[in-house]
Amino acid sequence: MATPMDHVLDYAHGRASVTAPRQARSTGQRLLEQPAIFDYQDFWQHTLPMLDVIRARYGHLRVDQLGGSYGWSVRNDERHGYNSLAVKTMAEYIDAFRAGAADLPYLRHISVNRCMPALRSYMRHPAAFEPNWVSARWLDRLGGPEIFVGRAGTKFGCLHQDHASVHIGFVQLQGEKEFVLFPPDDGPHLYRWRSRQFPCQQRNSWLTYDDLTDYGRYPLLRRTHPRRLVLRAGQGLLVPADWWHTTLNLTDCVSYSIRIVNGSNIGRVLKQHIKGIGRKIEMRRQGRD
Ligand SMILES: O=C(O)CCC(=O)C(=O)O
Repeated sequence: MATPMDHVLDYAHGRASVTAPRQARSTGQRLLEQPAIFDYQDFWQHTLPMLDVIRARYGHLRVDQLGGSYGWSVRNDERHGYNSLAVKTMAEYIDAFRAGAADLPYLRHISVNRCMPALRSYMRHPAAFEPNWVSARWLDRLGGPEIFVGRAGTKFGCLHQDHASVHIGFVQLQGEKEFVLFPPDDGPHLYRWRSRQFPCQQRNSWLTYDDLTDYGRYPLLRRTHPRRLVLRAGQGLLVPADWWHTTLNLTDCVSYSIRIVNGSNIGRVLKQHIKGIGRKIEMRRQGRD
């Protein structure tokens, strides 16, 4: 069972402060109101590190063709980065990552189900990620287990909420990753825009990690309640549905994430999908689809 974060660094509005430890909460349901960080070292069940297994089994895959749940792992604007480093395959990426290649782009959203399904049998989810009604391969569109590999200093990109009110489970396998999180109610102050992807919600923000303290350019940020936490190797993190988030890899990082649907959020997930039909029709009517 996850235990709530024992400290949260609020760097809101330039005034860093550490909030008091939260009292342990008794039910899983209540745990899902706040991000929860916990120790977890049993995720990877192979004797070799995950990157070694990926290199041996999937080293031939081209990094520019790796699919992810939300788009391509290698975004078009990063292609030049790989080309200049002569990185074409997963094996070349891993070698460059381990050699500490400068400017190696963050390899995000590698879909376990679509690209590296054999890894699944070595992954053991923590109890905090259960029950999960969307972890089956055929529900990949919702659950989408993924791997992320990034050099120190690489950043995820735009602040966002994951689709349709799913919870998110993260496991850190190597390194230290900083998360910046905003509670769901901060949404109206986060410079959102509506996605054309079904269910067409306002779950993306224009803001990237570097914008989050730029109050001159983004004055509405003064009304928000950001939290910062660092996830370390051997820890898991449960981010409840609808929390806004983005990341920075503080050191070289390897991590895993999966989206979670169960009795605590199924109502919200279905509601978002039903509402999405209306939003899609409206966007089509306005010629924005
Ligand atoms: O692992 C990361 O860097 C961020 C991943 C993320 O934000 C997501 O999968 O929604």
